[in-house]
Amino acid sequence: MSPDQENNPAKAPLAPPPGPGVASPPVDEPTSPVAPPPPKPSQQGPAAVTPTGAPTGAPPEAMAQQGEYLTTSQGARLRDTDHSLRAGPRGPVLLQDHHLREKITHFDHERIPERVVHARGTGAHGVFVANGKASKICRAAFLGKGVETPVFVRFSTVVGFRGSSDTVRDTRGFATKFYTSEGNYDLVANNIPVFFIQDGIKFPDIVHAAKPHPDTEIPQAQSAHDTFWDFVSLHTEAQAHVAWQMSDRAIPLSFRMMEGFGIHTFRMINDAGETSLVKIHWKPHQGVHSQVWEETQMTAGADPDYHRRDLYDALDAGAYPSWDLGLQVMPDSPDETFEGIDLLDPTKIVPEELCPVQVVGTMVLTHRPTNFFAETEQVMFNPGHLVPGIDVTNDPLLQVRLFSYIDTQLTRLGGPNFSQLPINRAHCPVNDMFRDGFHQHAVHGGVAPYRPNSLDGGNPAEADDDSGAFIDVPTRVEGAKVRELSASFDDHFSQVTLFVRSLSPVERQHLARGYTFELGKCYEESIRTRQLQCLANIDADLCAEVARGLGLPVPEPTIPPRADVEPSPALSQVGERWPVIGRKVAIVVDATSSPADVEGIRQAVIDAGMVPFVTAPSGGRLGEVVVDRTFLTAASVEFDAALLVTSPEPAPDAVPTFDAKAGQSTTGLPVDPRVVKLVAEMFRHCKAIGAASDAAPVLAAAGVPEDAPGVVSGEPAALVAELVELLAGHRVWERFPATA
Ligand code: HDD
Repeated sequence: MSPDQENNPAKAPLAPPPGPGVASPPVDEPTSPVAPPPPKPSQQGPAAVTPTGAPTGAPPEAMAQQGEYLTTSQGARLRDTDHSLRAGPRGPVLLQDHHLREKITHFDHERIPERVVHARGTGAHGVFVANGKASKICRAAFLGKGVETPVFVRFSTVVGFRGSSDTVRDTRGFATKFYTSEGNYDLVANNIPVFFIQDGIKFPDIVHAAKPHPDTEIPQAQSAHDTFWDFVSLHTEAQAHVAWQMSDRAIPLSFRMMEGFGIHTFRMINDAGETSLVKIHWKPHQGVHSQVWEETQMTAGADPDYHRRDLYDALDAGAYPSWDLGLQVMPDSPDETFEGIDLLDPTKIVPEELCPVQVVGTMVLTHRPTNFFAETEQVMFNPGHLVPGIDVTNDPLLQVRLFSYIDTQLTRLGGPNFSQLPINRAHCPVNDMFRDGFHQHAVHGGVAPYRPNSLDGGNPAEADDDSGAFIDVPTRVEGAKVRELSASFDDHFSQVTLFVRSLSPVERQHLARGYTFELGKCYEESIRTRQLQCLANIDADLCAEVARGLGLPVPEPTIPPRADVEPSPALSQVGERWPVIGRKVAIVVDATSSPADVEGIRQAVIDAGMVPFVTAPSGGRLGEVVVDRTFLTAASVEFDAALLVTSPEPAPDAVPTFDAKAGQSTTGLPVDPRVVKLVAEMFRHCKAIGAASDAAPVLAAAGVPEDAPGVVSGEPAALVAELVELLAGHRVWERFPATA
């Protein structure tokens, strides 16, 4: 009997089974079982209640795994889950093995359909705190001064399958569920403020066009293919979104560094019943930053989970990402326009210079989900999850979304009871009179789930304005029944021109390359030519540059050029200074490095709010400092800046035995080619490089001039301060144009 069995009589082996054959010796547990962690408070929905409000008695955590012993799904303890029940050790498996069949059957059904779009996503929990400034225009309780509301955010790519890479060129979803005291409010947003289409009836068409080709299922998570460009060049309303998608916005550096946009105009209502038309924004405190194109491709290979990992690394490091929630508030005019912009057209923005974004609260993400499937996969969002004070408008895209999001869950989450899943449950009492259906979790009491009734005491009651009922604003509706949009939706180009002209030169260069790369992947010349025609109507210089790259003639515009379009500087990502919280710094060390210096630099990086990654020839420790990455596992694309703490001469306190086996980087031998590659790539991608000691041989080998912009050297403490300065501008833009 093993010591484990002695301590735990429940694990003592049984007597050998009767009949021939020798029983296998009992296998010890690899680890001693402990009680599973309870769900976090934020995961627990309110206890289920009966229609009359009485609790059912089932605590929310009852749904989680409990107890020390392995059991069947019915709770019977099991003595062996490693061997199926067989007619002798060499005989067939018996049909009567109910545990085997239950285990395999459940496994066979573990996968659910992935989302038809936004399949690949990453979630995080957090909290939203309102500053109260929205209360003037909106009566939603969660926007009241100082009110704290738990949130769950799911970031996503749109086109790729669930297992696709994070860093592809694509729009990103930015969906937030606010668990408010008045019910769940979902802000189902994107990181691009305009949408592909104006009427939701075309959504299946744009998605079919963007998804891989039906015959080959190529390409994965890309818009660089014929069907996509076929659609968007024919549906010119898509040109606004396409321009954003070819820009740096579609290759974000991090989820933490993306803006979010509600896109549609919503109607907000205050306590006095007054209404405003509102566009909703998320503004990241971390700045708005992107990768460069070469980095996205390298990252897709080096770390397909890059954005997911980046978010979780930041949360684990305590570098909690945060965003301001901002509103553009416009009068609720009868024609629903502002400064000539149709507020119901989801392909149009309202420039911030015309209507500033006013901050009404801040969201901080604080922790990752406990279980990916239960939370990130099972969460469902719906633009129709609204709270009193926020109502929809007649935007034809929004109106169709109001149908689509519930409908899709019926297949994806297997029935109508998805609101009972822990991640989807409201954090306020729910008494909806919905009954039965697949996967019903609640044990409802009462006999009268209808209204009015006399048998359940007339419960539940209907609310009114005083008791916080949802407000459907009685907007006027009139008109003939037609399949058409208003004429104001016909301008498909002027706002694209506005976007292109608002970009800095380096962003315009990236934009032109984005178009040239993607169109260069199209086989059909007629499609490339048709898209060039669209570009001719947007911006002559951009069109000429893309045409040159494709080797095609520059078409004449078919509409008069718009000289009158005023740029909107707020649309550019370049030029602003940003805090450096959470930026990632590689501290490159080798056997010459002083452990004391390395620890000092590491601490200085942390003190500046950044995340250090000590990167060394091999794993383990340098003195007391733990190595985070080795030269083998580190990739330049992981970092925003590098600090080289290597030198030709060993520091007085260098650890001579450190990495004794990694020949090239041991004292006295040539610089490590992996470090040279790292530095050369970071230089090409216009990242800051600091040399804390005499790193001249590394810089020389990487082809980096010591006096190049953004290459700094000096004492460790001063260096970190210089890096903070450089990173505040994100990249060393003077080093562009570059090949990246
Ligand atoms: Fe959508 C998912 C954002 C238009 C139909 N959408 C989905 C998600 C986001 C958006 C962020 C992922 C939610 C999650 O993480 O679970 N969608 C948008 C935005 C749009 C938009 C910002 C335009 C302003 N969507 C749109 C239209 C339709 C849909 C016009 C249909 C007519 N969207 C869906 C969907 C999805 C979805 C098929 C897939 C999975 C899901 O809903 O739950 O119903």
